[in-house]
Amino acid sequence: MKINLSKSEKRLSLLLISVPLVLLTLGIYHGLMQTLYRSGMISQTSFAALDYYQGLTLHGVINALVLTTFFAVAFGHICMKYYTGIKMQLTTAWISAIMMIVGTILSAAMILSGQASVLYTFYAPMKAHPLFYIGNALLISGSWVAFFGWIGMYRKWRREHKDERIPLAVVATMSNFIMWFVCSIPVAYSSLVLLLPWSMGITATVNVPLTRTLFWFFGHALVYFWLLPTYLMYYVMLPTLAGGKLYSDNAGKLAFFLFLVFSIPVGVHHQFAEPAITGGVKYFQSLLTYGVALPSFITAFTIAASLEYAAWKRGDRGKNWFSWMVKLPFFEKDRYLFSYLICGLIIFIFGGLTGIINASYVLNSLVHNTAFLPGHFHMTVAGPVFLGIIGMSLYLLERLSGKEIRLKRITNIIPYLWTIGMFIFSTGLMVGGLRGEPRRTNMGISYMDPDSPLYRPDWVWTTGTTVIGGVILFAAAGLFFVVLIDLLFAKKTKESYISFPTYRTVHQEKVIPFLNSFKPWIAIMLVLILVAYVPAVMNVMKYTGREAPPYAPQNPTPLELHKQDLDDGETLNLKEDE
Ligand code: HAS
Repeated sequence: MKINLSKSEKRLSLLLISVPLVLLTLGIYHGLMQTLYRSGMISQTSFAALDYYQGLTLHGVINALVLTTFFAVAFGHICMKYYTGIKMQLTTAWISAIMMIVGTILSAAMILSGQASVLYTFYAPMKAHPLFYIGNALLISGSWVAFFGWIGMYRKWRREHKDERIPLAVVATMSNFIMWFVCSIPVAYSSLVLLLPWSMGITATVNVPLTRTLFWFFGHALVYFWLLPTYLMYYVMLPTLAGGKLYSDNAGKLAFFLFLVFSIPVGVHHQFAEPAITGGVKYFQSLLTYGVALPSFITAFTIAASLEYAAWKRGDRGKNWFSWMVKLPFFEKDRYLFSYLICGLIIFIFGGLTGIINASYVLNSLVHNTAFLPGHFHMTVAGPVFLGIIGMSLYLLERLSGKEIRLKRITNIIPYLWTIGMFIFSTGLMVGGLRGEPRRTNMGISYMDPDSPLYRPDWVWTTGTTVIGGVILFAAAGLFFVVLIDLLFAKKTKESYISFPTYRTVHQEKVIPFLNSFKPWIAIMLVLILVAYVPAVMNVMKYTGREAPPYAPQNPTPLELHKQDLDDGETLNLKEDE
């Protein structure tokens, strides 16, 4: 089915897809720089006028917050229109886009001017400029406004299609944004009510474990907010792209509803080392974390069955258990979207398994805050999520612009190159992590500097491996931009329209009422959040010691003390002290 977008709908979609892709150039560049700093190839605190933590903050904020949120909103607008047949709510959609763009500009300006090198988690007591918190809050609340428009579209669709099955793409989009809305309320509170006045000097101190707990209430659901648009592509589009059918629509719905229920009440698994939270709360959320792996296991089996079905249709005779895997359209250049999605799935097998290692209360103490962690999360957010986003962005840009990609072979190769780079890069990080390499550390000025007493020669090959992986990833991303720029200069050859390769199911399935309504799942989600989080918040209120004054990320003394020393004429000469 083809649908046309109005001029304004088209402009909005193009804007939301293009803004983060332009910023992505910065995000990708700072990814490569990370590998160079960490391996000791750069042995200084800054390079090209940006310091290490500034670059790392840009890398995290642009790739993990800006790209993902803009894409989820753009793709959500298009999917809601395509699958409900109801026109976009343009007023809310434009207000949302403007809020998100203004928010992004504010945050990016603060990071680029060196006033917000606090990484994407903005942990207190590191202080950022107030505009950084305001920018983040605008970006997030802007995405809520888009969602408010979809609620109206969904209710209209429901009224007109009372007993019909909700389209799977609508279940995916709405579940994702219900979860996103609920999880981001506490982080909005933390940013605007706790951190903003503290960073403006209105309040003197802040409760650090409380802000961290409110962040992780949001932070783990955030990772599924990144993932679910790609899961939508796996369920709704991949089976048809592979030449087959979806094994079960009900299984897909169950997976999305389970994400709604389990994504939030697991955030404490990021705080297993948090002294203010008791063991019982941590153990309970560790168990719930295994619950959130369930929808991914359902996905693994359902999508594998759908792909096997496609392989049969393409002539596989089932010679052995794995023969179907080679019968898929890996290198068909006109179906390039397939290659982006399948590569993401293959990477995610390892991203998921390492997540389960992290979730173990006991094993976590081995890997927490080591390089193992970025090894894990690059195989998730920089695997399925990133490949889904760039693959679908190309697919949509082609259709929205009425142009055709000319460099199809290169377009098809990019995800394979990315996958090779990702496996090399993550292996370096994970092996290094198991040998004790810390994450978020400029090792070029310490552990990887042969003149330093901290030098660790046993980390040379692991950090060297990440450089090799990083260079391959950078090359793949470079090719993506070559394809994108070439598309920009191509001639318009057809009318613009949207069409998606939408699935049919292998079996005729019954409508199961429980899987055809959001209400029961929202109720279960709220109960589970209360059970998991009331004790966690009570813990941090009870066991937190003194609250903390603000610190600048580059200085180990509180800002006020530091200022006092300077006022007293005691210039802090760090070089001499060293
Ligand atoms: Fe995670 C830390 C646990 C999934 C992202 N995670 C992070 C951080 C990020 C992140 C960014 O329990 C670091 C945050 C920070 O800055 O501190 N994670 C999990 C678990 C899962 C998981 C249990 N994470 C993700 C996803 C992410 C993501 C998804 C981004 C999109 N993670 C943790 C924990 C920590 C953590 C702890 C904190 C650690 C610490 O100490 O700080 C699960 O959801 C994973 C389930 C997935 C699976 C895989 C299913 C496989 C599929 C592919 C099938 C393939 C087919 C193809 C069908 C069970 C679906 C076959 C065809 C062929 C041709 C072969």
